Amino acid sequence: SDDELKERVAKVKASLGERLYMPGHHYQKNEVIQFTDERGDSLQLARQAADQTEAAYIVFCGVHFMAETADILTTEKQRVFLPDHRAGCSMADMADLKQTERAWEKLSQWFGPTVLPLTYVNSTAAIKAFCGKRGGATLTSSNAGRMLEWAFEQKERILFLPDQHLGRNTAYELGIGLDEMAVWDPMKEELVHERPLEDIRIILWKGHCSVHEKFTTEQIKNVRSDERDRRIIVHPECTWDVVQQADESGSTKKIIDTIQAAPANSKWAVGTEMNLVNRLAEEHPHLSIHSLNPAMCPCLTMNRIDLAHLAWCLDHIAAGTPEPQHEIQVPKQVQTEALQALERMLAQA
Ligand code: CIZ
Ligand code: SF4
Repeated sequence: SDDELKERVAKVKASLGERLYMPGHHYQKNEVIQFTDERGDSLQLARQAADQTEAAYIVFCGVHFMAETADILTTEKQRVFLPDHRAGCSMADMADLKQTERAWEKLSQWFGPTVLPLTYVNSTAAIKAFCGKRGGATLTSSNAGRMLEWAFEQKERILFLPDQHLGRNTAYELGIGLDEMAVWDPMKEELVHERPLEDIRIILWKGHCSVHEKFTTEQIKNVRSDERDRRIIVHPECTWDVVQQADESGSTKKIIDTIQAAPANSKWAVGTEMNLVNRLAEEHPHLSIHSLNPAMCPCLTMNRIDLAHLAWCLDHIAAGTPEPQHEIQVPKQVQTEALQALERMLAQA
């Protein structure tokens, strides 16, 4: 039963004390979030993981790439666990290393040494290493603008992995025209562009988030026609059209900060993951908050971390027999190169 599971989790937390650290992403379910030591977006969680020098066990309540980042940023002695190894991220899986190497070869033929690779942190450690090795960096939705500016100080062009929407929305905000952006399709191995190659400033990898891509301009139209005074705020992983038509857009942190500062009784339609939207509504009863998508949209892989998996993972750690399938260990060479990409970001923003 739930009560029994809760007791098991609480017991392990009490017995391991400071030796256990449990970060939780904002998209996690309440049943998990209630036990986490800290909540955050991926940037905050990455930073906090790096500060956890005392914890021997880091049990990451989030998805695979976040646990990999925690492993990269913590010391060798600290062990990182993900309570369900199937908690991946469909966006991160849209860019694998082989595909990226093939794309890079083509881009190098066309553009020579003028391209710098950048990757959203929502990517595998191998992709972060790919970027780190070539002078590039990681970025998050909170610092994407700053990181693009930084990248353009180094090179004329950017290869932006793996989310085309975050790349397009951020570049557009910096004044880059849609026709100066090309899209690399890793399936067809083809570059889609309007203007001649020499005019291309950013090459967007054709990946997306299956949660945020489900917000549509149709939903925006419906909100506008029902309630003119409901403000619409969306995450920049949404498509360009949706971001353009919304009242505001921004990272997970910006969405939370905006809601926290919102005037009493104001109304909001929020275009981001469902667990976070529901929690914002619960925590701000003086506001009217609902999802922009009436059909709701959980991140299925985030939701794989549930109370039962958490209890199972923690029980094994407390017994001194952690499940190998839960442990996240990024290979040494990949760690070193991925760390370069992460450190370039952490130094900037
Ligand atoms: O979509 C995600 O996984 C996001 C927004 C992560 C984060 O916290 O930046
Ligand atoms: Fe990946 Fe989207 Fe889920 Fe974030 S919300 S973990 S980008 S699938």
